[in-house]
Amino acid sequence: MSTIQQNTSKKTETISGQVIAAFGRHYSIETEHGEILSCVRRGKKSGVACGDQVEIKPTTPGQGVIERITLRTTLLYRSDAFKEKIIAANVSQIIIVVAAVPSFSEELITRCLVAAESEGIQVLLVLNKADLAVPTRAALDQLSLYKTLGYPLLKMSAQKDISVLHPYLKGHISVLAGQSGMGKSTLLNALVPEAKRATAEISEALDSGVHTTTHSRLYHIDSDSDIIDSPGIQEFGLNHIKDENLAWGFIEFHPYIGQCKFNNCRHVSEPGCTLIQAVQEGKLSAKRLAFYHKLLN
Ligand SMILES: Nc1nc2c(ncn2[C@@H]2O[C@H](COP(=O)(O)OP(=O)(O)OP(=O)(O)O)[C@@H](O)[C@H]2O)c(=O)[nH]1
Ligand SMILES: [Mg+2]
Ligand SMILES: [Zn+2]
Repeated sequence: MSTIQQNTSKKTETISGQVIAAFGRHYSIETEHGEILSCVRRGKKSGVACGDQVEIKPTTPGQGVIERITLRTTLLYRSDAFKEKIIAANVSQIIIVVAAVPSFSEELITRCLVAAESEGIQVLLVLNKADLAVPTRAALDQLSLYKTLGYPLLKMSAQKDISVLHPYLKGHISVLAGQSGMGKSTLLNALVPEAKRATAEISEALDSGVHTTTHSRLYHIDSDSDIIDSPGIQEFGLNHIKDENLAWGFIEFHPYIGQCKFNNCRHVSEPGCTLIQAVQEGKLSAKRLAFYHKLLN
């Protein structure tokens, strides 16, 4: 290498890393050398997410500046009319965690599914707290609809045994998502004991007005499998998904899209709508079409 080249490379010396936690405008980055640096983003830009691959420039010991995002294959986020809330980047699988107690919202599951489908993220449904035998049976019945749609559904107890989960994690960056109190952090601790994530009863969490988990954090399971614990969500806004794309968020609707009489069919009450017809013929779930209608606009 010539002297000139050496000088140039020294001047622009950056290292690559992965965002393992995002706290407002501060980020924990794990560098390619395995160090953890506390970083901010260059300039006033924000929008870096847990899971992003980034290029950073070290500043003082233990600290650095994020120069740019180098890889973002997927972005899981929610949005309302005013703002966007990023859940995680680069995830290839979303693990939607539900439990019979406290009760779960099927609409929230639906919204998670739509967000996942729109980003091409694989879905795994987990019914946790299976040790609570009786309510779990009812919850399983309720969730069987999603299994018939092709989403794998696992029943487990994060407190007792999560071995059924292991084969589903290999090679993925997974994110645990769902309502507060479903046991996401308990599951994470079972997978990565050294994580020691705080967990709490839902009542305590709600009394204090905050969810137990307040920020997303990425952990390594093995050399090619990572998992992100994320804060509980009560609302999953999908403002960023346009009405005309919404039907693609419903996996079983795909064969019908583009087959209706009208090109711009919204599948609400139009004549010649193949989705409405399929529901009438019992080929599609009326409940799913009703959720679709609820999510329109
Ligand atoms: N019986 C039973 N309780 C569980 C199980 N998993 C978690 N819990 C309990 O459920 C409560 C909530 O667990 P967390 O892991 O904090 O829930 P979370 O989904 O991370 O909640 P947020 O961080 O607020 O989103 C805690 O009291 C756990 O001990 C389980 O498999 N069985
Ligand atoms: Mg938690
Ligand atoms: Zn239609």
